Amino acid sequence: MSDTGATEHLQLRTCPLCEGMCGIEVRHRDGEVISIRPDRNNVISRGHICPKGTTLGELHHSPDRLRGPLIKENGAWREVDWETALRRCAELIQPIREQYGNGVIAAYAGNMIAKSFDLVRYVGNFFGLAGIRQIYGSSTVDQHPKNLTCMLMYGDMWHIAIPDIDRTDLIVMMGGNPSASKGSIFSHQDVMGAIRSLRERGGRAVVIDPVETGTAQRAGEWLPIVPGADAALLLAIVHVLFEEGRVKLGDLDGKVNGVDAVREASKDFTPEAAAAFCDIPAETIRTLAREISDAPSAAIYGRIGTCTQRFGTLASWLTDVVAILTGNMGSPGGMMFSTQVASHLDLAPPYPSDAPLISHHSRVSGKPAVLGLLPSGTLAEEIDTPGEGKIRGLITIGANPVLSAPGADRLEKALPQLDFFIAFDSYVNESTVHADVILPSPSPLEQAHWDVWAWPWCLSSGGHYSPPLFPHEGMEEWRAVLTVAALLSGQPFQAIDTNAMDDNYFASMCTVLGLDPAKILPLAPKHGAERILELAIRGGRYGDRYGEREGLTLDDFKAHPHGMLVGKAEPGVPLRTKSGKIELAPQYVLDDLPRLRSAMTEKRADTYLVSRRTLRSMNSWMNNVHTLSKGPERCTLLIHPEDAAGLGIGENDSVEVQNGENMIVVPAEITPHIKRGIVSIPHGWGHDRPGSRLSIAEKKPGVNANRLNPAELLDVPSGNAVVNGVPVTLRKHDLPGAPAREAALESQV
Ligand SMILES: Nc1nc2c(c(=O)[nH]1)N[C@H]1C(S)=C(S)[C@@H](COP(=O)(O)OP(=O)(O)OC[C@H]3O[C@@H](n4cnc5c(=O)[nH]c(N)nc54)[C@H](O)[C@@H]3O)O[C@H]1N2
Ligand SMILES: Nc1nc2c(c(=O)[nH]1)N[C@H]1C(S)=C(S)[C@@H](COP(=O)(O)OP(=O)(O)OC[C@H]3O[C@@H](n4cnc5c(=O)[nH]c(N)nc54)[C@H](O)[C@@H]3O)O[C@H]1N2
Ligand code: SF4
Ligand SMILES: [Mo]
Repeated sequence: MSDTGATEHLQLRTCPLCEGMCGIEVRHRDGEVISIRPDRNNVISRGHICPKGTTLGELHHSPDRLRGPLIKENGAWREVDWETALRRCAELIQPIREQYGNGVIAAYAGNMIAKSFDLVRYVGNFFGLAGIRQIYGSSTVDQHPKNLTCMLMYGDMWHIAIPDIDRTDLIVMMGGNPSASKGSIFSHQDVMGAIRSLRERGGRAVVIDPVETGTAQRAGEWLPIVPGADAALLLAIVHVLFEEGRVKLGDLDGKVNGVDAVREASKDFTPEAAAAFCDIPAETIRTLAREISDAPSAAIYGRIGTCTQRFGTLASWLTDVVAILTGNMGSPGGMMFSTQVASHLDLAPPYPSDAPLISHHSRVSGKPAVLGLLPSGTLAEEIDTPGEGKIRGLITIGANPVLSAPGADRLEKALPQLDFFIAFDSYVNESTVHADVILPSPSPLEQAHWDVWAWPWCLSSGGHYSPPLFPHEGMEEWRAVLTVAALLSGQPFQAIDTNAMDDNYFASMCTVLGLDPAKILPLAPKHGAERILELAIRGGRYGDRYGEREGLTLDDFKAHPHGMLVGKAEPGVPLRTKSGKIELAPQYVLDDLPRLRSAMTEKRADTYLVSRRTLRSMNSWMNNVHTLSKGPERCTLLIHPEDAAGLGIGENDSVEVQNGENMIVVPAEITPHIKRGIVSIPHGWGHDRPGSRLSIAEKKPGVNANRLNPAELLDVPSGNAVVNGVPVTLRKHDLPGAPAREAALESQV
């Protein structure tokens, strides 16, 4: 008992912020978080944690976090109750719908839809019901090329292979930096520890990246590459595999279509042809090809640096091609696929495998909507270009595109031109400041949690259920989401019955699992996300199918607050292709090769800008946490000492980084851990926009690198943004008052 008389409580839960799935112990008293520490007995994370996980209490208690909805009236915010806020949404949506139809309404889904207990389960349903086609999202500034190639190769955009790092002999990591990000589309308790163990057992890790990241330093082998050149490097590796008779499909023999087409496609991509473009010697490329081929097992992992670049689709395809051709796909120590306890992605696929690859094209620049998503960078031009079909209404869901999407300046100018903007978000930030209504989520500690977005990429199968810690006073988020969906579909406000909508949705998911909704609905009467989780568990591969057989239920997980592991990934490649085989050479992907060939003859720019993450940030929105914002400036320009010297840039100087009309001023951080001719700025900064309510972030605003990344620069086949490898020019900034770095340095790589 404390001196206030209140009892201290302890709750075990999972940090929801990234794919690390860290178990935490939250001590709290009287509605106040006292401390957050790692849960050493958590079966998944076994005591691992990062600085962000300890700050969930700070997030929860932050005065900037919205507790109730806001509506804007005559330019001023007013706090209102949920009914008033949703009625306001109805008033905004209805006239636009009636006059122009739904074609002028867009939605933008951000990263946080994957982390929220309700949003992750209901956003797909929202899109299905709302009847809007102008769908944007952070996926097209992220993994969309991988989704595309997995759809084409395996018949499912979410069948993404994971490196079996604990058993491999050689891991090649391209464009991912788990030392900062913790690992992405790759959930592992401790990737850095796994690299150490790999080296201790005589294996090797090679990091291919323009920056000698913390991961590269841990790996001990860094292969610096020119950004955007990964596809050429990988094609040259493929070339060597064929040339030297090293192709061996192993267990996949007879299960792969298109091997000859890949041989043909790689013919002219000799190591000598790729060397200059990648700035990697031909002999090094040959050696790497041989090492991958000779290793008893090898894992080829490509992440965001291989996606958000000019040849994201080709690079994403080729990492898998190399794994397949060397017998490392679906095999232990290579790249493997998870088997999940509760596969929400199978229950409600965000984009069905049998839907057309390209559903339509954008109005202004004719860009394809690939797997249902238009390129994020095209949103601004769709809003600010007059004409029939111009976007007039926008819904954002857990997204901050003014900081996270390329072409940021134009988007920021376009948002105030909307007739309405409704944001599901918990802050007034750089994007939502332009909204008419903000509908806030419960804080992470007011929500239940289960890592829908991490288990699909974890080679251990299991689960961890976290109940809500604090009560949430507002409307359940799934109800708000379904209400707005119903309004968009044309239902009058008073006729909306979210319980009935939820039952329909639930029934459709029962059917997907071959369960009879008439039998299950009476067993699961409580509406909302938790019964969907229960359905996913009980109807899944380890579940009891509601009593049809022995198996797991949600209660089993509730009884195991440290989590439960129940199985492991199995060898093999799960396929949903029409042929029932892996499609190694999709024509849609091969059609992009001429673009690569022609880029290989272009003159290289003097300087390219790449992105990075820092351990203490989470995209754009955790910079508002005091504990994380402490210490030296993190929004810096990494630059090689010789490049800096050539420009007369010294420590404590700031640099003007320019692309076309756009220029930002960033403090320099001179480091030998970056390739010459490359500079790196973290994304998610630029918290200096008028009107936003981020009282901590605005004290150290940093700059928005996406002001330099042009919206029109795309990985053409997928429409994914290019935020790595953008040519820039540099100049020392001489004006007084420039942001200078604090002297105390902390490694930023
Ligand atoms: N230059 C450059 N740009 C990039 C990247 C890069 O590497 N370089 N990376 C890209 C990637 S991978 C991603 S995923 C995107 C991220 O892009 P976004 O998803 O647009 O940006 P976030 O900063 O993740 O924004 C999350 C938003 O969700 C809100 N939020 C937080 N918690 C909740 C919640 O529980 N519910 C709701 N409704 N909202 C919540 C936050 O306030 C914030 O507005 O950025 C992309 N942009
Ligand atoms: N601390 C923290 N963790 C996060 C996030 C965060 O913001 N902060 N964001 C989360 C999200 S949404 C995501 S998607 C993941 C992303 O997780 P990661 O994919 O690990 O992302 P980054 O740490 O940005 O590492 C990308 C690397 O790609 C390199 N790179 C850039 N261009 C190229 C190129 O052309 N080729 C190659 N080979 N490399 C290149 C960059 O130098 C950088 O080192 O992280 C997640 N985890
Ligand atoms: S942010 Fe990721 S790595 Fe950090 S504590 Fe949370 S889950 Fe773990
Ligand atoms: Mo992301």
